[in-house]
Amino acid sequence: MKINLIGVPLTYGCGKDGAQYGPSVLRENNMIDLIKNNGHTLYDLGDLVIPPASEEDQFKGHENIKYLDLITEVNTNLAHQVYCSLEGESFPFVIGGDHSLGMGSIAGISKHFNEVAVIWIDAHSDINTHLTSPSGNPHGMPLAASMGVGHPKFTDIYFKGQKVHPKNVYIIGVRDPDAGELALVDDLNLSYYSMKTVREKGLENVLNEVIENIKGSGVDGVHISYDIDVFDKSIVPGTGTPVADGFTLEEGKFTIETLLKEKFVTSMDFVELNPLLDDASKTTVKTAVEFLNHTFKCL
Ligand code: 6HN
Ligand code: MN
Ligand code: MN
Ligand code: MN
Repeated sequence: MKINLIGVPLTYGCGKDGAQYGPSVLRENNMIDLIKNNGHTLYDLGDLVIPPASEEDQFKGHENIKYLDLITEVNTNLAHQVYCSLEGESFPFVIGGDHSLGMGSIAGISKHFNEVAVIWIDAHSDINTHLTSPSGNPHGMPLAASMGVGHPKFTDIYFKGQKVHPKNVYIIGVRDPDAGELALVDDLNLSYYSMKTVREKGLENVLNEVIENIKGSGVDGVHISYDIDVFDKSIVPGTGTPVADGFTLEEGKFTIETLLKEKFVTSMDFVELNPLLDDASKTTVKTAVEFLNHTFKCL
């Protein structure tokens, strides 16, 4: 398959230093060969330019959204790269960088397709807004913004208004939601599979339910946004917000394999690797490389 690799060395959205090194560390660890060796034609679009910003200015745009204007600008650029990749019949594969980049990816796919589904695989649901966020970190807000909920600068990235209808959103793996997020899950009646639900129902059953619903929904584009922190914190110490009781490596691989087998996935993000927080034996990089190798094998 034709794959456009897009690096987004962004960390202003997560309130911690280090996520900006995700793309370069993945490249240093043979990401390119990994894609090519699995038989794909790769177009490496390089990394987006992230403008420098000073910490004193972080609340200049809004008192509870860090770097509002910068994040908006970067995501607008990302959206255009993703859109152009799809127009060129290539699969956009976006590597972060913090998860605020989800807004740009989803805006780009939404402009190309008639109707899209989003599968959000994450220890967090990332559906905060400036009104509910306990941290002011934009990486906790992208999925809400993509559904049209949140600050207008975020909801109107690339083009005005909602990018994905809430009925087409599937959230899997959450075990650290905020109160405001749970309220939105109820309000919008979201397909929300917490890790507790995954354990009770079984991962395979959850995935099959998601797949059946997507197939019956008439969407023409399906995006996976994969946050590395869905893995158990023991195998991903190098991420900004690690959480216990997550996926094993095998469960992560099984999830991606099961979804990709359907051949309906049209774009993907892989985010939140923070090499500065990794341990001495680079456990997180190893998890990421194994997972990505399997992903490109299945694509
Ligand atoms: N992520 N819910 C927390 C917040 O600050 O809004 C954590 C968000 C984490 C976001 O991991 O992409
Ligand atoms: Mn996330
Ligand atoms: Mn459209
Ligand atoms: Mn997360």
